Amino acid sequence: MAEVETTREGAVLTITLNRPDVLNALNAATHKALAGALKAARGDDVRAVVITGAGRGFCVGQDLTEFREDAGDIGSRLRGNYHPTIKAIRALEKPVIAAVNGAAAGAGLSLACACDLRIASDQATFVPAFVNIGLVPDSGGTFFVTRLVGQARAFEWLCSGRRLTAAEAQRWGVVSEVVEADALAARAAEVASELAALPTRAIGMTKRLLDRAATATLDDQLEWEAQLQTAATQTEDFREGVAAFLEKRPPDFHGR
Ligand code: T3D
Repeated sequence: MAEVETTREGAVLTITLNRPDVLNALNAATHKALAGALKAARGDDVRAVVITGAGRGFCVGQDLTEFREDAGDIGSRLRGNYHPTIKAIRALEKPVIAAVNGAAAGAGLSLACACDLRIASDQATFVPAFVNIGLVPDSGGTFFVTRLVGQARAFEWLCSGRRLTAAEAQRWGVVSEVVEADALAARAAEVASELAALPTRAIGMTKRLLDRAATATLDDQLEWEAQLQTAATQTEDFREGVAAFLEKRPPDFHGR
């Protein structure tokens, strides 16, 4: 059985982590397959991506059975396996949705938080498991969680290892929507297909601007906005958007 499965529905690519017996813990083979799936997501014909998990877990981070003997060189494994995945998600110039179907723990929580938005099943839990085994958050956990919930809550959450329910995660702003477990896949597909029908180049550039916004000066951000707006006006979708507005009809964007 493949550790990662991909399916295409129109312009939406769904990537499913597929080690359900261990709540989709990440081992070397899963990292490799996930890297391949994220590479496939770069294609222009893919205009939105959903990442989810098979079975009752989303992803519980590192497969701890690989730590049984000796943790080995964790720094190298993070740089070689985890960092490329997180960076690949942020580099995708299209929306990436985490459909969090169950436990998101450790680096699995970081993975969910690296996505552009999170839709959760009411069965999902959000567990910064690192502290429970004497580790620090990695794979961008400190970066993304601080931006999502602020410094004080990030400290409280990451240092306690507290398991948030889906409802709590929504109250904290970690997830945008909670749906019944049976409805998650359909709702994620619906949101993804709505996003895929939007002007993808403008969405991708907005993503880049938002990633810079947290650390940029106002002058730098204004300049970036001006540069990317110039690029946006050169897209077919911009011309279509203006034409549709003037002709009082819905736009038909093609992501070009
Ligand atoms: O090496 C490097 O590169 C370093 C990188 C580190 C990054 C990290 O992610 S460190 C953090 C690793 N993750 C964890 O510590 C999470 C461990 N899991 C849990 O705390 C719990 O499983 C959950 C709270 C997430 C869920 O609890 P629950 O009760 O719903 O499920 P469970 O019974 O604990 O787990 C179900 C099965 O999955 C179970 O196997 P079994 O008993 O049915 O045969 C369990 O052992 C397995 N499992 C869960 N998490 C992992 C795992 N197996 C391997 N690795 C796991 N991380």
